[in-house]
Amino acid sequence: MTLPRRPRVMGIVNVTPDSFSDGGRFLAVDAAVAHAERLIAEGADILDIGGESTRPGATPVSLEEELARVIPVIEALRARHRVPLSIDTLKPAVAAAAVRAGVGLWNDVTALTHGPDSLATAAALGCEVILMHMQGEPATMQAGPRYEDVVAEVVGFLTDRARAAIAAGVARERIWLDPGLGFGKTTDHNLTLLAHLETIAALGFPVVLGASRKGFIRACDSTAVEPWQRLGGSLTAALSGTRAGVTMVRVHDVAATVQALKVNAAIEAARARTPA
Ligand code: HH2
Repeated sequence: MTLPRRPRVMGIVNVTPDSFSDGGRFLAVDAAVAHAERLIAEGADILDIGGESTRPGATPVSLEEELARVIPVIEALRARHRVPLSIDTLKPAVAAAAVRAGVGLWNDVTALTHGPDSLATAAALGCEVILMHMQGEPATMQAGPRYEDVVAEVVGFLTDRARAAIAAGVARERIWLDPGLGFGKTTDHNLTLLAHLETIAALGFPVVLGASRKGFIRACDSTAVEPWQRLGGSLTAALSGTRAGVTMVRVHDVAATVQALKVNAAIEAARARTPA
């Protein structure tokens, strides 16, 4: 059977040592490479490597520390695998070093607003970029986020950032947009965005969705206390996004997501073959 098209699956690889000692870092690099190889075996289309958490209350990481975490992981993966890589960073210097080490996509949760040279760096690197919506800063973004119309405001922000990136020299076809679920958003805001993703897809750029294991799933199902208990909700959001035109999902559970998207694509193909 020829396999129908499905969104790409981006597997999440966090390089975050428990300890800031060198020993902790070496262990974290090894663990991240092993985790990445597991995600490749599970069918990830691309891996998103991150060395600084953007969760509310997470400790910021210095440039040197972030580079020391992510670059060895990128180099190890580049040496052994052909899978495309993405760097999850808001620092242009980290993005530049990652691209030099073989990464093709800069995933920036600040939509190239963090550094004065973010836009120019993205243009000069010539890589693909994800422009994500966030209200506020990671440390405080969940303290009372407010919108008049969350869909219109996210669409307006992403439109402006795509224009700014293009004006700075980023090629239009290298831009991805992301509504930024959980970044300065209540559960209602997240659900409203999920319900209207086609409005973002209608902007004409490929859309990335990061719903995996996020807090809104626990708000819908109070038994999903721990992030790893949120697989059902993560898959539901990924499928809902797929129907709305999302082209890539950023996930922790690669094997289950790939399977869900394959079955969904096969059902859609059968629907197209057999009109009612
Ligand atoms: N979410 C997180 C980090 N990076 N990048 C994009 N493009 N979209 C997202 O939604 C996104 C992101 C934060 O997710 P969290 O579950 O807090 O941590 P992680 O996924 O890194 O384990």
